[in-house]
Amino acid sequence: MKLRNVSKEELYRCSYGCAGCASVLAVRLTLKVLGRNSVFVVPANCISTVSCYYPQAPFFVPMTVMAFAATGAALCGISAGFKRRGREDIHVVGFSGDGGTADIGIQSLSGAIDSGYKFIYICYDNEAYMNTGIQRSGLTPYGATTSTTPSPCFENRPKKDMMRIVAAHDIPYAATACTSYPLDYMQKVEKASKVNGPTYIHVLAPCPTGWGFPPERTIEIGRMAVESGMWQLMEFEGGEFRITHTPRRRRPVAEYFEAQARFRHLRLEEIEAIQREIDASR
Ligand SMILES: Cc1ncc(C[n+]2csc(CCOP(=O)(O)OP(=O)(O)O)c2C)c(N)n1
Ligand code: SF4
Repeated sequence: MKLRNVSKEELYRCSYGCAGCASVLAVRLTLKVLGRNSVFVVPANCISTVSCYYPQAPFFVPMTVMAFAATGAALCGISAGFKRRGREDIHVVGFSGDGGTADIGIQSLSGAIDSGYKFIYICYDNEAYMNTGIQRSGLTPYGATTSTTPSPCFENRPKKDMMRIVAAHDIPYAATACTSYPLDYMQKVEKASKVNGPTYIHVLAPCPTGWGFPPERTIEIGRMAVESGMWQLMEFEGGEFRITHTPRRRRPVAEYFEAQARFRHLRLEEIEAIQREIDASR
């Protein structure tokens, strides 16, 4: 699939995001595809925080900062309003972190998908509640340390499978992506924008501050996540899952772990157990 209408214009710029922040990159890439005809709903998270320092306004499209739990509800209300006015050409976009999606906003997301209204819900997944000090979320991967799961009591549960959760709603379109594969991500955003109903995109967004790697390695770390099998790029459409990218060579998960402070405490036998699990499931 070719990308049409990718804008050279930057519709999100000069935010206060940390150097190397892939979540900020995800907003930029989204707006390059959707353009000015978009309205954003952003609950409490890093993106709302780094975008709302008066008098700066990095969003060059309308955005509203929503209550943490209410992204889905707000998307339905805005989408219903545009529908009533015959403005279904406007993209209504939710941009929520992993905590806001998989934990506190999950009932609102569920109801919104059920409503059938047209919107794109984007979960940018930096794998913890970063904005408030790196607390674990339902999407923190097994083995990672956070401020609430410090070593040696690291996160001992697997990530919630959000794709299977949204697929169970019989959603018309859902996809996973990673900011280190920008074309793949933008193609999925474009595809979602053409669906006349609810859509969900789950984009892995490496966070140098919370994961513990230098900012210049953001793209490399995202690639390592996919190449090691820790993250998969896929779509759910017409009731079927489809892998959209298969790495040419599978990297050992140990390389991905070694590159980040949050996994440094893992012992060899723990890494080997995770590797066996990935090998069995991919
Ligand atoms: C009801 C409610 N509880 C807690 C908070 C405090 N809070 C603001 S942002 C945030 C973390 C958001 O985490 P996530 O959704 O993963 O996004 P990230 O910060 O990682 O970008 C929390 C706990 C809040 N604003 N509202
Ligand atoms: S803490 Fe992480 S997600 Fe938040 S602004 Fe910094 S790099 Fe981005």
